[in-house]
Amino acid sequence: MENRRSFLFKSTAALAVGLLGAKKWIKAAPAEKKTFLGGLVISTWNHGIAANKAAWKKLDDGGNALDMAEAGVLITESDRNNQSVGLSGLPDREGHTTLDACIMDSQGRAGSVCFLEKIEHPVSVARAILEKTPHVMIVGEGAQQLALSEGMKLNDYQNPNTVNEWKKWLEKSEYKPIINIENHDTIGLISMDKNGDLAGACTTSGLAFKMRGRVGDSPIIGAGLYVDNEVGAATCTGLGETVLRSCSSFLAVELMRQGKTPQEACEEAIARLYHINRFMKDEYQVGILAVDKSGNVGAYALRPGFTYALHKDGKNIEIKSGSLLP
Ligand code: SD4
Repeated sequence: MENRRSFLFKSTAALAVGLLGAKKWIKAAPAEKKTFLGGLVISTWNHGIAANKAAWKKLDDGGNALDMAEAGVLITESDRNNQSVGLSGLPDREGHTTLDACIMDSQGRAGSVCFLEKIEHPVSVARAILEKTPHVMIVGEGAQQLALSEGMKLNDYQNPNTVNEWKKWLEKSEYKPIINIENHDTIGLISMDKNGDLAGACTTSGLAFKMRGRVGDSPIIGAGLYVDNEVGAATCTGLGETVLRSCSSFLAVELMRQGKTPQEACEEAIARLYHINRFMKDEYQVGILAVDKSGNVGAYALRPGFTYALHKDGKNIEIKSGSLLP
């Protein structure tokens, strides 16, 4: 009769054989591609310019890709004019601003925080989860407790303009979780350091006037962000429900693994998202960015209007993305 010891031995042996076998089909980036060593930051929307700048400063100060990603989006999280990121973001239906963020590093480690309240920097909580806990995702009160134990302070700030907008919204309380396509501000940022290592971060206050407890794509690994240091990285912005249904960031990285350029990967990921969400009648917007190990970048959106910021080769500029729909 098989005892526990022999079972464990057999399972370990099977695992070892499995791993050896797995190596055969886990493709890294196409071999002919050289890793880019110049450093690079790319991020969503025009507020990405300021975020890229802060990420680049971190690089100049000796930081790695993970430090760059966090430093970049910290700026956006503290931007009191941004209505989709940080404590100044538009609240949920009950008037609370709730924050989601995630971060990934070049070792494949990930940290994610959802439904966080009254903490200025969700990305730093996500980084604490990545570095200091055995978990990937912590939500709500537990995430807030972790933030406090990390020395972060409770912060009651709410932007008076967003509070007024919420009060106006309450008059009709229209139950419609659709983003105005002109009103996207979530930041997804991908960084590459001078070793060619990749990291990324994504942070948001989510949809304006969402249901309490609603979480979008931004903190979900594979949806709002994915980093695979052997291949590349991708990040999304837009109507999170559509991205969640399509795992768009993971998909874009997998398409690059199969040999697509970042631009081709973005275009295919958006086309797939549009197809998967074809039951939706409403107008929504989604934008995606991708980077490969050679420092090539791609960007695409469902509709016109998506812009991104690219810091590369000594320039930090805002660029208009192409789109699937006219
Ligand atoms: C969300 N993807 O929570 C976010 C919203 C967003 O620009 O990207 N806004 O669905």
